Amino acid sequence: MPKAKKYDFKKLESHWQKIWEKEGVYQPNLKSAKKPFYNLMMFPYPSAEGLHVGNMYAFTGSDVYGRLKRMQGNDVFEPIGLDGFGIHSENYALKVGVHPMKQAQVSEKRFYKQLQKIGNGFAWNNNLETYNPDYYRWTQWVFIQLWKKGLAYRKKQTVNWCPSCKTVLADEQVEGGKCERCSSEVEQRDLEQWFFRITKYSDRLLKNLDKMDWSEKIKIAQRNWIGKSEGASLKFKLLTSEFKVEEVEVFTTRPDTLFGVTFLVISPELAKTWMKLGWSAGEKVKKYVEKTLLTRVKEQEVGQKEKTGEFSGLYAINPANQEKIPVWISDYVLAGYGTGAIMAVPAHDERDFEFAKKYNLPIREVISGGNPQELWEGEGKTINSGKFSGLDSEWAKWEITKLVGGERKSQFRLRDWLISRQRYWGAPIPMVHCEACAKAGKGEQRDMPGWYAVKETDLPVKLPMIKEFRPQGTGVSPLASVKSFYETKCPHCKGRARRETDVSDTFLDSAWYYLRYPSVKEKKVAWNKDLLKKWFPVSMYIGGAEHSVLHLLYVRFVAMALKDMKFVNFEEPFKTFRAHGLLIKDGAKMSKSKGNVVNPDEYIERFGADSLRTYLMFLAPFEQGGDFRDQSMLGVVRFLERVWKFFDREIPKKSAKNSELLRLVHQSINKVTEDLENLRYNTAISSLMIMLNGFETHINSVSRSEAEIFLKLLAPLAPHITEDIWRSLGNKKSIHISAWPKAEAKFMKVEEIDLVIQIMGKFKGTVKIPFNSSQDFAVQTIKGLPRFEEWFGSRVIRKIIFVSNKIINFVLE
Ligand code: ANZ
Ligand code: ZN
Repeated sequence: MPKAKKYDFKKLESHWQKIWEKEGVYQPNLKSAKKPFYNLMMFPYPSAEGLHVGNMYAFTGSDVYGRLKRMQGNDVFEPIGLDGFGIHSENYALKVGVHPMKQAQVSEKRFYKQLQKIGNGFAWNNNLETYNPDYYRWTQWVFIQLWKKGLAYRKKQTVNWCPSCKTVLADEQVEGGKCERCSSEVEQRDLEQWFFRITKYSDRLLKNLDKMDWSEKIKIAQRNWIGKSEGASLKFKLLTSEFKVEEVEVFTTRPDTLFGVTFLVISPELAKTWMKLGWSAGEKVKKYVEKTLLTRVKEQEVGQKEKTGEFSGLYAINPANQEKIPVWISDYVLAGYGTGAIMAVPAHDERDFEFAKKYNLPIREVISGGNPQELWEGEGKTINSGKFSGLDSEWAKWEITKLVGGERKSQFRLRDWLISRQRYWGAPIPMVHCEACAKAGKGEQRDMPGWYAVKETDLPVKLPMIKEFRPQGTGVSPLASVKSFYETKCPHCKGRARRETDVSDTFLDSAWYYLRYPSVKEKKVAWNKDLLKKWFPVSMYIGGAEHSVLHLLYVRFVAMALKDMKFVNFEEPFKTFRAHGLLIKDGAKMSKSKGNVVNPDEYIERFGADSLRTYLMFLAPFEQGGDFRDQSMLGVVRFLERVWKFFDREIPKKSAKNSELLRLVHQSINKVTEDLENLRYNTAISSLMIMLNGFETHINSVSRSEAEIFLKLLAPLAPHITEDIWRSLGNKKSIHISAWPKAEAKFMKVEEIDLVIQIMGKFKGTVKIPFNSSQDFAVQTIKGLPRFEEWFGSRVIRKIIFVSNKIINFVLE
């Protein structure tokens, strides 16, 4: 310096962004990197005109961490891309009336430009977009691997269907069994859909969580979602010879209550299955089942709905005491959980209790522990249980299970992953169905005749550019009307066959994208084996807590499956995961639907990217999130201006060896490093503000190397201004690859001074206390001295005169 220049952030920011790109500051050599550090952030999906400040918040937080790691000597790889396939992007394209394929190009430009402007250290040579055939070719390849491993299958799934609108309805669109739009009676249709067998991995997905360094709230959410229950499956003989079902199997977590079972309940779906197997149920029963199936609410809402039911007319035998008990049908039993049938113990289960009260069914207490007047759902001692009475309920569970030949069993809430989407904008599912082979019982998987994967060398199955891309409302994808797409040859018999016309869920695109980033240039393989060894698992992954279950579980499942097939050498894809908080604006989460989004471009334009970044990181602890307020931004703007001004002078090379200043510098290094490591960016910034205050106080003592330490500590947060000053100090290489400063304990040590003690102005002695101690601290220390009694006796202190680091004088009564 000196330059007396204005802090022209606009010019300076775009200037340094260009230089960084030219110098390849953020582009590690992936093959030869010595200390690889893969710093990943969740990639955005373009479902709007552009990114909002909430998105920038997340990206900046991840970038600050990456910059710290880079300066600490790691070869940081920080890629970015677009999760551009899927319903969000398609709906946006529909909204603006542009074909999704064209819109993708528009969004791509716009999003990348915004991401460039925020000044993140992205490795721009490695970006990827999920809708590029170069990418989704490998998404299809992943699908095929899962298929080969028996993890992909087709199954009929019941969906709501409006015969007049000719469309599938979501549960939310059905009101009292009628279509919310046209009020027609909604039908249930069974549609064939593709699923991934994620449930096969339930136990592993759950177990690994214990040893994973992930945000605790994400682990809790995953545990609940996987939902493991330990219990038993027990069988009740059904008293009928009318149809092919001989027994009812139930899943229970409380086999210890078996003697208290007074009835069984089956789901309407199971009742329907029995009818298909030949059960000629009564008219009332049939009607109840039909009606209930139509008005089925979502699983989560079952508990809130008043329970309905109907006696089936059938009876079963309780295997513990040979009692004859009735079988009921009710909507509070879910079809998709356990066996879809339960043993009801109204004395110890609230749902059963309500049901028994409503339909006047007997209640028998078999566990003592609670107030007999109230429903007792806990553990206790068994009663009224024949020779099993008087046992601890936990022990009784397995004894009773043994008695009736039941099986100890774990049950999971997790369901298989529904992959099919009857939409246009996604990766076509790379499967072919051949009618002739199906008839001949041929196929690649024994239980799925006629189905073949597309040959891997024929990938990608390209999504065609079609005019009629809108959802058809016929329950099939628009691709089902495109003959040139679906007509193909059977890979096995070479006869006429039909391609699958559903596309895959976008969550499949994002379930493996992190594997592709280092290998985006690979034409022949999904990922390069050497790069895999070097760069995985991902060192740090940062993203939103709203992805706790779906994305973050799918991505783990796919990694596990790939590990089992030896395509990757790890089963957990992310060493560390941290969830960032949410940005709040006017009391609500910033989101498009709330209409409270703030466009980052305006702020970058007005205050610069550094100010926006530093403000976003300052407003709250990163993992907690907080309020975005214009006014508070100004404080940060002023701080950066002060930084600029401070450096706008000739700074002496030689250190003044001012111990107070040195202590400030080294304590700041210590504090800022620790804060950044733990994503406490807000307090790191506070420390930097304190440091700058100290510098301003000792303005003539601050040396060049001390000033540079400050710049380095600020660099991850405000990369442009620090780079500009750094280079103007004569440094040739970027500050962002300079070495992170180390705190030296010897400077941090608190120096001690001898404080003079006077009583009524008379010298009494001295005491050693830390430099800059407060008056309170000095008084407390003096009160603890052995000679205190001798000096003060019983006299009361009236006044204290304290001169910091020098003298303390007590005035006594
Ligand atoms: C008898 C019993 C007695 C039960 C008792 C509980 C308490 P979680 O923990 O969620 O796994 N259940 C089983 N399958 C069901 C289904 N398809 N729909 C609705 N409820 C079902 O709960 C397992 C318990 O939920 C099972 O244990 C069963 O009720 C019920 F004092 O069996 B229990
Ligand atoms: Zn064939």
